[in-house]
Amino acid sequence: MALGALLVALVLGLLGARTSVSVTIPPSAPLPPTPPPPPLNTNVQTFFVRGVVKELRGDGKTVVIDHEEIPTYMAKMTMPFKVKDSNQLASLGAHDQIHFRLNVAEFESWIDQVTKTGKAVPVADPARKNFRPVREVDLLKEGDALPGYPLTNHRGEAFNTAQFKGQALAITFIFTRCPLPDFCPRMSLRFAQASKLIKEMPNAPANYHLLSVTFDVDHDTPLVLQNYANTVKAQHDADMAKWSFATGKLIDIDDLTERFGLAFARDPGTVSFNHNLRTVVIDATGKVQKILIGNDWKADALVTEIEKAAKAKP
Ligand SMILES: [Cu+2]
Repeated sequence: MALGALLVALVLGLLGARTSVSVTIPPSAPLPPTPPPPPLNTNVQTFFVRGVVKELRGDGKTVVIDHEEIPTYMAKMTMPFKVKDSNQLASLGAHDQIHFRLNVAEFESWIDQVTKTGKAVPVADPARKNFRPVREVDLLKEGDALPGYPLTNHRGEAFNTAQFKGQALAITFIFTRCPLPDFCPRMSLRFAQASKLIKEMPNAPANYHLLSVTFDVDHDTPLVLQNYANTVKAQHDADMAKWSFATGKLIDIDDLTERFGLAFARDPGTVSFNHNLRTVVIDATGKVQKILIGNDWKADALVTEIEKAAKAKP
């Protein structure tokens, strides 16, 4: 019986196999449709850009490029770009002329299609045209006390950073016209996420404040900052009760940013800044507790620092 069933199955199997083999498409039949291309993420903007390699960073995924103007998007500037595939940078060196594609999604940007086109003749840096007076300042390390800085918030109120003693104070640095989603907009996104996380937390600290300080002091007036704050609130459903945006005198902003190793510079006649990123957490005693560098940190890491900073006792 078992053998019979096996035989039947075999015959059926062979028949089945033969049946499927004998099916042919008549010549007149329409060609089967080609599979559709993978769906494009329509939220990704792309730009084709030319530039010169300035530096390859040790992470193998970051290249600093002096790039030409990207019409309607970004001024000519020198800035770091990320690749998703480190092979894109494998054969590159400083002074290489390249063209590449810049991809800008909602929360990140990266480059690909990097092609070497030649070698730039290195020229000595022309004398910096934009001279601005700065104070000689010492870098602040974790554990150092933060000096007090007079600033003005987005409601037009003057305040001093020293007023936040007794609270955890998280400070980040932005300019409102920053076009790249993984630079200033990401700092605002992380602050919005952190404020939400704290709100949902049991036993959340009440004594904390978030402070986004602009370095584009000519453009980012309290009114501009107020509008920016409204946009951030609408975009991220952020809780603004404990979040201020602030501007100040350039010499004070220079002092504050320089102490944390944040640098910003603008080519004359352009809107955008070349800049790096720093976010710092000052504890309730007024001491620098944590300096977060770059844009890879997550909101929960910031919240952990804020929780700890809020509990600091002299
Ligand atoms: Cu920026």
